[in-house]
Amino acid sequence: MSYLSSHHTACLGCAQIVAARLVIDQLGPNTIVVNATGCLEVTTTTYPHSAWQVPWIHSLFANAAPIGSGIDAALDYLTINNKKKSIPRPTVLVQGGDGATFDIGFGALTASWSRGDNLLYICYDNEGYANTGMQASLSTPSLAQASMKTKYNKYLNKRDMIAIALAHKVPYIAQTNIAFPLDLKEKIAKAQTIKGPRYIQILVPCIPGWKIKLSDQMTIARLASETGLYPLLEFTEGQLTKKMAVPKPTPPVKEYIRNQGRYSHLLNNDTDLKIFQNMADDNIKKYNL
Ligand SMILES: Cc1ncc(C[n+]2csc(CCOP(=O)(O)OP(=O)(O)O)c2C)c(N)n1
Ligand code: SF4
Repeated sequence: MSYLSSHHTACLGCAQIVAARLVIDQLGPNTIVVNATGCLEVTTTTYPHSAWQVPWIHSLFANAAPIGSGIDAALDYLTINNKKKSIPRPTVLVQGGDGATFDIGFGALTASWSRGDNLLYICYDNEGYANTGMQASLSTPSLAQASMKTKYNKYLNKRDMIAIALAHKVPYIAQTNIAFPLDLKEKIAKAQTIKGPRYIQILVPCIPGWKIKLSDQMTIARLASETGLYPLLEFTEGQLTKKMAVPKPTPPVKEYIRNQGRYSHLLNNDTDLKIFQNMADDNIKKYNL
């Protein structure tokens, strides 16, 4: 049995649902979930039903982290007053898409980091606002097609949330990918043992948003990390404690974008393709992958 049941309305094979199931099943039943609005929230809680088998609360786009902070404060109160002495303290899991994380809830999330709130925050990164038709977010890679993207923000760089979390001295920070489920589960398990803010970002392709075939989804996700574009990383107390080396020879970025409709305009544009390849090469150099 999973703590996120199959009673949801997400697209067939949605990677975000698979990732969310791995997360909650790793954390177990003693978890309280706060969910920012987005595909995960909308498709798992169509009124009057819920696919969640654990305590779960909806939040607005902007305030998932503060709701988690409030729950954490309430747990402190119960512990201090010995009201729940016999029950192990639940994990407070706050989760949202990249729109909720990189953009709309960004200020509230980083404030919770500055306060040192005891929250595990998961960002399901599908690189756009999937639930409303894939508008560009600050996670949308430079050069990917997304609705409402114009020539003026064509070269807007993906916001580096890992660097921002590091700057806030978040004790546990990790980047993982649905194509590497064991890595994902290990990182969740480790995060559960650490107190204070924890941030994990998971790459989850979106089938309609990325204009990909379901059957290509996992290959594409795997190539995101194997090309160096989306490295698997872990930082504990500011130190790089785990990384995945890229295969040698390293697959070129062209291989990654080949079957993604959102990049179809790049296949015959060597100048833009080179810019994209440089981003992957820079990561390989930066993290010595
Ligand atoms: C303040 C606010 N603006 C816009 C919306 C409409 N809205 C609901 S879900 C969503 C997209 C969510 O994107 P993201 O956080 O990336 O999650 P995803 O759907 O991609 O999983 C939007 C724009 C809203 N609910 N609240
Ligand atoms: S639109 Fe994308 S993120 Fe949303 S349910 Fe479908 S595959 Fe999942």
